[in-house]
Amino acid sequence: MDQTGRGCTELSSEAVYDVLRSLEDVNILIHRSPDGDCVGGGYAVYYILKALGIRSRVCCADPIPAMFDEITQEVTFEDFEPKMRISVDVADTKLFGNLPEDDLNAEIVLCIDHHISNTHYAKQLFWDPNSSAACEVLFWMMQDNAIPITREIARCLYVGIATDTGCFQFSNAGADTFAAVSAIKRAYPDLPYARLNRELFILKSEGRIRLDTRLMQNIRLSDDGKVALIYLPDSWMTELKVSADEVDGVANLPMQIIGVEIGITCKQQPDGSFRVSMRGGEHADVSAVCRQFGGGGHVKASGCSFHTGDPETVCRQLMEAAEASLKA
Ligand SMILES: [Mn+2]
Repeated sequence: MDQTGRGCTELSSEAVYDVLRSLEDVNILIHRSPDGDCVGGGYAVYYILKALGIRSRVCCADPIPAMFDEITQEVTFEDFEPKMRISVDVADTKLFGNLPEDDLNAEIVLCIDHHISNTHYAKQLFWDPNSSAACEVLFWMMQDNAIPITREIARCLYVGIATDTGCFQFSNAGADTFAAVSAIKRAYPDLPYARLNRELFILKSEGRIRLDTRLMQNIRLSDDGKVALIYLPDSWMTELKVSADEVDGVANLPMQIIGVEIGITCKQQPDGSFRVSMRGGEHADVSAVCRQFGGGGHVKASGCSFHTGDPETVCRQLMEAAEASLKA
């Protein structure tokens, strides 16, 4: 399959290890607004390459949130001129964001991913669109190639899989997902799983709690109660002293209401544009809805952006498209 016209080879588990072994001085690119999966996956690849004697560093357009300190704090990247680029958990080059220290026009040798919407932008792609997380893809690749999963790597993979499955709640958590986590827990029973889960999924700043309350007070519901939308003006972020990385997961709020099939979160950006996240229940395909607006993602979790328009129009368009998709 070649969606970009640049030619993209899909690799087997064995072939990807050959590619990893052949790399040299690598920038590992992950997506903007980094989450546990791209951070965990990026660092897991760093450790895999390190064991092979290959220099690499993880590059992200946005700062990596403190909640991932457990993964990042022990690592200091070496200084080197990158010769090659790979990406982890990045479906589309647009999601790199602004990476000023990297030449994004240079070829990406390899992409490791699990998004069905992957645009095949890299020279070679190693993926499994049925996998819950890039970290799950990495786990099975390591198993297939008998690459030792060290304690550091196990911690990275656990964080990635736990994050992308919403702590094992979402439908993407399959039998292979639980098998991977079971193997990780059996090998490293003393990793702080409960503490990690609390830090990743429960703890929020005071500002974030106040923001959630305000968002819920202003939630919009369709007449049939199946579509819920929250709109987050950028001014609320400053007012409540909430940083951009703290609002990850806010997209799950509308889905907490019984009967809601599609939950939409529309967030105004500092430049006036809008970033939209959609979550779908059992009967929804939000990836199809987001595609109408030039976005995409997974069937149950997708996103899109609006660069023009006023909040009212954007929110109305989103509500209408989501309602129509449930009637189709
Ligand atoms: Mn992911």
